[in-house]
Amino acid sequence: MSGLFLIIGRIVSVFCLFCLVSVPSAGGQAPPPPLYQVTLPAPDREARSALARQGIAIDAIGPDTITTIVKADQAFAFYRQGLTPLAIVPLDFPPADSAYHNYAEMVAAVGQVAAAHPDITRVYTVGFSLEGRAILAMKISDDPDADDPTEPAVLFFSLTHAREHLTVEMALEIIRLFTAGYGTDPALTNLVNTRELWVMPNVNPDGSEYDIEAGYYRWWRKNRRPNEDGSYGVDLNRNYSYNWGCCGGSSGWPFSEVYRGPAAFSEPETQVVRDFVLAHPDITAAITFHTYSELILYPFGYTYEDVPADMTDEDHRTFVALAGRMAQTNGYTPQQASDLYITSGDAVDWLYGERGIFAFTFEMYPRSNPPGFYPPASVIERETQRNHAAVTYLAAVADNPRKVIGEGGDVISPTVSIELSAETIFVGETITATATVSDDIGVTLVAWQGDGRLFALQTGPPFTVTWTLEASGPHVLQVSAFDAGGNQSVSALVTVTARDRPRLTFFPLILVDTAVPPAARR
Ligand code: BZS
Ligand code: ZN
Repeated sequence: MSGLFLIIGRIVSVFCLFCLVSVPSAGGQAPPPPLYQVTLPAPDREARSALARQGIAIDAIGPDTITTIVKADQAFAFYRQGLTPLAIVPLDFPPADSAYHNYAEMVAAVGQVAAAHPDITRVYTVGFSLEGRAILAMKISDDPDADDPTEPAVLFFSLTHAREHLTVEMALEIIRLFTAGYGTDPALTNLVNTRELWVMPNVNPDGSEYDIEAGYYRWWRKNRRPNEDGSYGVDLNRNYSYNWGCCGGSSGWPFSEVYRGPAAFSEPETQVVRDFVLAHPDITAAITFHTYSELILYPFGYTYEDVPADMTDEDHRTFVALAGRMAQTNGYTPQQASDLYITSGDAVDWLYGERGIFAFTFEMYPRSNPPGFYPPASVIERETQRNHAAVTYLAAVADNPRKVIGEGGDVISPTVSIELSAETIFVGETITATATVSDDIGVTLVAWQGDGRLFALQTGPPFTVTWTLEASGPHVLQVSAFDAGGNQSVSALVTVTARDRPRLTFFPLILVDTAVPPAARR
């Protein structure tokens, strides 16, 4: 990181809200072609001047070369101009950060998961960015084509702000968690069976591509709207309609990093999120992932008041309880959004204020700058897995988030015990085990573990398994039961002993000729 960025990073060590670079790019409907860095020979200033006269924009000068950043068609047109590029390299994350997914890689990764798990996933294009990139939503649920009114929906969406690349990795990790856990992890399987999980990995693809396409980070935040004054970008987290433009929580100056746009929902990217949420009234809980600061923020951002007239006391206590519980799992700091600073028109204010959704902003790793928005790729796994428990917890309470303050909902765990056909058998024999389960509302999954290994998942009765014991000695069997409230209970361990079969001892027959008297045999 350059010294300049370090200094700026320190000045704005919480959130970098300054516009650092504003480079024009074309608007329009089709996605812009990828950019290429082309290296041309240019041993001296005369050679460089000659290239400049030919209309080539010199972006960097090497000892005897220059580099220029151009679109794909131009990269290969140099040959027609009589020039021979030494290298033509597509621009992307810097090589050290190549594990991060750019837009095309994210689309491919989502497609791969969908192809590998067609039984529980669907991918939809839910709209387009200003420059025409598809905004994707993956649904994960046991019957993915059905919009099951009995299954609460949970929304996770990422990359509202262009430079917050770790959040795309977070979305991909959520997708990986639930798809890999289906059929292998009982609690995750039960959530996939009883919830509709929606993941939007990138709601500002123009911004994120712009941030990386130069081959260095531009520290871009907004989308890529060409504004009237020649500047670019609207802050998508100030463009939602709830109290849009109020209370000093955004800027009306287009050049600002927190420019709210000319009208509420003026941007296609916020319209996509809005229309998606309106089309899915069963969404009860949501997380929008941002970086950085390690915070869990709950509404409202537009006022310092904890419980203004547009929030019930019950809902405030629910937000505090949920944020606190999730923070216990990931070590983030839970607080009201306005404790950071007043904002207006942010997504979470709209999600709760307009739709009553228990919505949170997660400001992910790190706590401060550096590494700020650009942590090394080596932290991706650790920092996305850090949120597994928070994500699964929110999904588990999504049937009625208010239950966390004791206000109704499915909070009673099932009861479960095991009956065995026999407690002692011979090696190689099979026992039959039956789980006796009950729940106030209904058991949705029974999971059997033999000697610590999951061997059966059942979503309905009979909750009976057979188990063949192949080795002598004690074996342990345990069963867990789940309900649609995400509650779980585990039976006592029962022991089945397998004994070696008794060995049959053979006494060899000695054939003796008794016809001849012993004396005559000699
Ligand atoms: C960010 C910071 C984020 C914002 C903080 C915030 C979120 C405030 C939600 C209020 C509500 O850019 O990640 O300024 O948008
Ligand atoms: Zn952000």
